[in-house]
Amino acid sequence: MKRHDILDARSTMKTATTIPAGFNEHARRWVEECATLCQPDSVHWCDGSNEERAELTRQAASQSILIELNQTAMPGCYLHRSNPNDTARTEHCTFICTPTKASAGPTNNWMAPADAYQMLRGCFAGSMRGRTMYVVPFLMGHPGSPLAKIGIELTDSLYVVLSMGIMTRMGRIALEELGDRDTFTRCLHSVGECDPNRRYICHFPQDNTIWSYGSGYGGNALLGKKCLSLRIGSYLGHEEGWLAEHMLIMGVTDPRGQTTYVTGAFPSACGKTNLAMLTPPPSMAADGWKIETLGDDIAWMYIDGHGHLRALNPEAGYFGVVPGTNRTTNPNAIEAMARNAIYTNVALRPDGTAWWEGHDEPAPAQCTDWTGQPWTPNSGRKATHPNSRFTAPVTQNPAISPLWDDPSGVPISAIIFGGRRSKTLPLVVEAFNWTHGAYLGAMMGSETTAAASGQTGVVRRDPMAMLPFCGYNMGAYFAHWLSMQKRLAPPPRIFHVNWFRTDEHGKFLWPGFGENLRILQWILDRCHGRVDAVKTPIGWMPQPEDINLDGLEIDRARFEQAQAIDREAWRKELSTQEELFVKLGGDMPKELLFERELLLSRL
Ligand code: GTP
Ligand code: SPV
Ligand code: MN
Repeated sequence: MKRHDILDARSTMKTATTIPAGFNEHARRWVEECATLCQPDSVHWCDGSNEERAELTRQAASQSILIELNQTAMPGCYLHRSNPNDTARTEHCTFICTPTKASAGPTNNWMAPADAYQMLRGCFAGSMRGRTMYVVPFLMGHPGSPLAKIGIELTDSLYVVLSMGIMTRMGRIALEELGDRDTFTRCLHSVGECDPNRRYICHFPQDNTIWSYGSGYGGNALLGKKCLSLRIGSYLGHEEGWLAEHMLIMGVTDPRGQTTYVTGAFPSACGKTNLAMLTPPPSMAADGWKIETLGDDIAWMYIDGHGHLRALNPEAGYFGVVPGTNRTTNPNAIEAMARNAIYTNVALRPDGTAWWEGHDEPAPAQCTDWTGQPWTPNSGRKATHPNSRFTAPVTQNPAISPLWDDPSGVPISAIIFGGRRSKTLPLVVEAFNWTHGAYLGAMMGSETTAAASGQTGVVRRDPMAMLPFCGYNMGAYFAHWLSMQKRLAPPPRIFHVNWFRTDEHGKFLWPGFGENLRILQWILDRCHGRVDAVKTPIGWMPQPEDINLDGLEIDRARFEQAQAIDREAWRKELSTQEELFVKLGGDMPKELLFERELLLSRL
């Protein structure tokens, strides 16, 4: 068939009558082009309505893409099982396709745009034969906001469509925002043959385009999330003077009734969702402490007319880690995922409810594991995938902030960086100033987790938790961070925390989760000038008596162990930072080199 015939036979004719109002000419033309390439049997144009969601859910269940969970215990909840080769982000298959390699920088994989398009056209050609192409318009950010971004994702995965319906403002609302402009991110996605050797997640920032092939997993396939809101977003932030960050946003209300907003950058599976939804320990709740969630994964931050840094969450859902989530660690998450949620790669109990390692209830005598195999506690393997996830609307979180839907965002008083470090890094330290804080963030290291494919538990540098998500040269990114200071009056204070330091027996020194509010209390006290600190070589640290340990089963000695500075270990830490400095070479801002020299001399 010639191109013209394919268009007629496969897309235009079959679908012309079903295109709902609202899709403009630019969108229609682009969808046609992509349908010509991918050759789906049919095209479904999403409107984002409840009726559509119900019908697509029904279809997904009938095709076994979703398994209906026990609707009495878990109303509106479904289970999805991934292809076992496709359960996490694949950073080695992720590319920034800019005209020059230098603009992607040494920490990103790079492909020339023409080469990437050519190779991917080969992959996409005919990839949707026998399948439906769904046209998914979506909005990242708030309607009417100047920062909001519109995307249209074309995908052959119903799981992706239904997940995008939770994670983004999807359907008509996005089309209304778009009007007759052609300024939407062109997101093309196909699971293809789901072959790890033919998997590519390619970003074309100059073309406002993302092409993702060969994976159905969250961060690889829900293109509004990491691909648009972080990689394309950070690129735009650099051009336009704002920041797209891998950060949670939360409000902390103290017993005076004052709410202070903070953001926090922690690498994947290192505690953003848990901190953002934190439940105060009973003694602090009784005193009037309260927290509210604005976002758990992505923050867009801009400087307002008064020189204040403001943050907003462009997402509308959570795509959170399941294992370890229970009524003790994170009751708000449990509540958020109790209904209308999609569970990915958890275990299925005989009564049709979900189970996972770290669930409130003990392991069932028997169940079906995440791969669909029979499982018992003696199977010698986990029932759920360590990176199993829930997808749920933000509005179901009981701690949701009333300001989550406010397009102007919230003013940020503190920025918190943190990694998963069993050694060396203290529980909390405050940077001396913005530049020192940027250095602490830039040098952040973390032990790798199951959220990305590859070895877990090895320390790698993950600057500002953005190593996998920065859409341009990391050196230019640091320079952009440093340059923000002159426009900020005053800049937020910057802190580094580590909930994961262990003792000589490998036990966590700090209880974490809700108890982290005790550290937030000190952070707030610092922001409001209510408490002194001790000057140490690595930054300002709390006097032990200034951390509220009331009602906590850890003694001062253990707290001090969590705060200890081992100078020898720090010198080693600095030598391992060298790798990143060498990698970034001349792109590394000299201010950060200078901060490192200063720290060395203080040690
Ligand atoms: P992404 O969604 O991958 O970006 O991750 P995230 O940063 O939102 O991580 P999340 O909050 O889901 O935490 C992931 C893992 O860290 C879970 O297994 C939690 O149980 C564990 N965790 C979170 N907070 C703490 C803490 O304060 N202490 C300890 N020990 N573990 C924690
Ligand atoms: C992460 O890996 O940081 C996540 C999950 O938040 S994903 O959306 O897959 O990137
Ligand atoms: Mn994340």
